[in-house]
Amino acid sequence: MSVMIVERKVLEKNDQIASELRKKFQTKGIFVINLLSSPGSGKTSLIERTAEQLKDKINISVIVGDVQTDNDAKRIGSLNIPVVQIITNGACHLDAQLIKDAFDKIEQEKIDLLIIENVGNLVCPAGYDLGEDKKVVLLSTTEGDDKPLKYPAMFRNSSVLIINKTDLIPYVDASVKEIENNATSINSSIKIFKVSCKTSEGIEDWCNWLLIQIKK
Ligand SMILES: Nc1nc2c(ncn2[C@@H]2O[C@H](COP(=O)(O)OP(=O)(O)OP(=O)(O)O)[C@@H](O)[C@H]2O)c(=O)[nH]1
Ligand SMILES: [Mg+2]
Repeated sequence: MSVMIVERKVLEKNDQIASELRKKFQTKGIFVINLLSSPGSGKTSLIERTAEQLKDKINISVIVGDVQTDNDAKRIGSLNIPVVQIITNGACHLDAQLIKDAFDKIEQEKIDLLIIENVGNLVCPAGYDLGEDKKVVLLSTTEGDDKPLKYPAMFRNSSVLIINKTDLIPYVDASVKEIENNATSINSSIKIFKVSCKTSEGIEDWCNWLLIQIKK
């Protein structure tokens, strides 16, 4: 059996579990986002700012994936929202089976919004459906404006791009306009938000968009 056939079977199996998960989330009325970015772009920070804004309005739960440590689950858990940490022990992405197992561990009667923080990586997680409603890719201004062109699958497969660390724009050479142009050249319908998780600028617009999606 060739390597390509084995790889296709792995993805087929993942897609089958993801499709069962999607049905389950829909039946339970849970809006699910799969948050993707390279390490350190600010995924956990965005979850913290989002939870601070919305946790009194809706029920939020989080599944967070990391190669090692439960640091992020501790950060999110300190906001008193249910969180399950997945430690992949080296794997560079989450898969649908891991989400299925983690979701069973969330002790929450009613969830409106489930945020999955994927492993920090701009390549591997792009091909793995986790049963989410929307893939949301985060890119910080410090990473360079050419990243959508260099990692196109991530930007092609995502419905939303969040440009983070806008507070650092005066100190970096990257142009936000260029990030936007490059992202829309890969995916013309990608919705773009510009935020700073440090100053909270732009977080309200992002949260308002989330609330609209949840009500749909
Ligand atoms: N100046 C500035 N720093 C930020 C901002 N957002 C996050 N950071 C900092 O960037 C670093 C990484 O943020 P995290 O939220 O841990 O990033 P992450 O994407 O969750 O990282 P991994 O889970 O390791 O992939 C931390 O030191 C944050 O305080 C921002 O908008 N502005
Ligand atoms: Mg994190």
